[in-house]
Amino acid sequence: MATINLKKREVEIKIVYYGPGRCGKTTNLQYIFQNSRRYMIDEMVSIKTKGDLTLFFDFVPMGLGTIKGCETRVQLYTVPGQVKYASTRKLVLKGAIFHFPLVMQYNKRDLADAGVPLMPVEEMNQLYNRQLKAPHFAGSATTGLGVNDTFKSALVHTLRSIKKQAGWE
Ligand SMILES: Nc1nc2c(ncn2[C@@H]2O[C@H](COP(=O)(O)OP(=O)(O)O)[C@@H](O)[C@H]2O)c(=O)[nH]1
Ligand SMILES: [Mg+2]
Repeated sequence: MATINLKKREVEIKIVYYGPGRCGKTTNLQYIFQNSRRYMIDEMVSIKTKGDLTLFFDFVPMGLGTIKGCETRVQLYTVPGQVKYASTRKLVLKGAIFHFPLVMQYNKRDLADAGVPLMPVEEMNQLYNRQLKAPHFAGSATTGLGVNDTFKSALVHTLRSIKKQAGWE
């Protein structure tokens, strides 16, 4: 989702990684953080439980320079996947509920190389994305496969919706 403050000449973009526990949300953010350091305006924040699960969220702040004279910042979040953290998920997703662009990343595809039988991406797409028709990518947060493509797609679609919102196109 995006907020535009024309008075302060600021654009704030929030991208949330959403998915079940252990699917690789934190690892995606770590990869992006490590590989796009020049855009980072602060350290990555993670609040973890003993078992290394994300308790509240992970957070990465990025700066993208200016768009139409507006300083543009991107905040990357994850949500905790476990059922019992439903209220935290709602909080992180606040403001991102309506009309937000959606991108699918089918993660852990590298496990095929280790002999793990994986559901083909096309089958997953039929199951989870037939109606949504969101852009989708095969990914691996540990090797980096598809991580930047997924992130870029989310960013491009969000920027497009901001431009529409602001009448910039
Ligand atoms: N093989 C493989 N392991 C992954 C991948 N992404 C995450 N993992 C591992 O899966 C576990 C859970 O990942 P994590 O990022 O904490 O999941 P989260 O609960 O969604 O934040 C960790 O041990 C990661 O190293 C991936 O693409 N491939
Ligand atoms: Mg996590």
